[in-house]
Amino acid sequence: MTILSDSLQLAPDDLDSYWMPFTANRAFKSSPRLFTKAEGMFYWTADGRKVLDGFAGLWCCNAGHCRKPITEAIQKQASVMDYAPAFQMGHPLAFELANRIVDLTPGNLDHVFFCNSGSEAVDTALKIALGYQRLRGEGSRQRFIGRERGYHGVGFGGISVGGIVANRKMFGNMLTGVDHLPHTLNIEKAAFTKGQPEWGAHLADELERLVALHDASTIAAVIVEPIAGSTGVIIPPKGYLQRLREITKKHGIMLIFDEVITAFGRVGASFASEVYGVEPDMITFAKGVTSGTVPMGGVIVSKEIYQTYMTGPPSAIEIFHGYTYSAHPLACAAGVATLQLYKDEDLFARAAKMAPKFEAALHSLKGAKHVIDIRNQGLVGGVELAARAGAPGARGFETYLKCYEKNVLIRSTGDVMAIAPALIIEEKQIDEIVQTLRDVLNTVD
Ligand code: PXG
Repeated sequence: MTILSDSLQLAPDDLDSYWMPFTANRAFKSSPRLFTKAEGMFYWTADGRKVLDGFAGLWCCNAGHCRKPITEAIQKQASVMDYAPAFQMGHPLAFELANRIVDLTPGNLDHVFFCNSGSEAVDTALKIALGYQRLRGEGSRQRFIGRERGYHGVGFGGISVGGIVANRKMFGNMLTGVDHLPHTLNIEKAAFTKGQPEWGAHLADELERLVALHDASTIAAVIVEPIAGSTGVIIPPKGYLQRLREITKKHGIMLIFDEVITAFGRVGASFASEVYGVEPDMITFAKGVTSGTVPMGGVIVSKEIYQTYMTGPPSAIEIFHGYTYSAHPLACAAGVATLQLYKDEDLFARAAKMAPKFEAALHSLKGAKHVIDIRNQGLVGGVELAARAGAPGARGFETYLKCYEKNVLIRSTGDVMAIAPALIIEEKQIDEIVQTLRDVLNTVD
């Protein structure tokens, strides 16, 4: 058995034990792709190639890789206090990070519950919603409404409200009482829209239809991603999120924005809620809060929700929920340093400033081979390819592999090429990503 950290080399047998997530294990292990070093906008492969990271890892390393202020904060914290019990005890960095997050949130969203991933954040938000409805005397509200093509992680709550069949079909009945809104992607009506499509706000009215079907008194919460990321970058039509807000408010239904991808600068602001001018009752976050360095997620809740929980006897635990590693000291140290770095380098404004350049570069692919749509907002881009007859996703995956061979990392989700670089990306690096994609498309059947 090779010791990886000593040699950075793996023999074929060494690849066997690790069951990789969301990966074609056998194909991967017959031809592995391994990163061993990262810095700024780049990864290095085990065989020494330097790869431009056009995807911020997996939508998460928003400050760029191995940034000194963050890595030093983590190192320092690891040597000062490794862990503090999360229940009935605390440590100062947890409070500091919550305060810093709340400083960035819109309006009344001013309390933070910590967990360790986006999936946990989503399941936490769904549980908070059920508990809140019950505490305010609306315990019959037990349904959730998600959306087709939604991705909310892989917990049972998340796959129940999510709308990706492959993530659902193997896993039984999941949560009961869940219904779904239609997704808002319509290439016929809105292909090659820059930013938000004009068409599609009326799809929010489908929520009225679901309310008429189930009755508002049975619905606890609606959860949507402001921008659907994982299923191919679906930008909300103009007015759509506003209308969801109006309808949920009218019927006493909580609105949860899953901002695991869109928070912390990805769309040129702290949150997509800010960009779209819509305030939900809860925001879930993860990824960018620590710039991907240490796992962390959380839920930001409104004053009203928090206060509703804070009404029993003061000595009683208010919510029977939490994780051993909620507000883990290393994650909090990473989070505080990350938010400070975003601020010091004004990275959210930088992303907003770079967004028009990113948009123009992406849309220059209109007319490139196989391209049937291009969608973008902030530093999120999706380039949709025509699917190969009888083999959906094959062209996208081949394009992804060929870009990687040409030293550019992007991501394929089905036949959509997703691009989401760190907020520190330079103009010439945007051009390099787009040019590589264009060249590769010319070589893909
Ligand atoms: N909600 C949203 C909106 C997400 O995008 C999760 C929840 C789950 O987060 P965790 O930390 O449990 O993975 C996500 C995660 C992709 C891709 O290629 C997207 C995610 C993760 C990995 C890959 O689009 N999103």
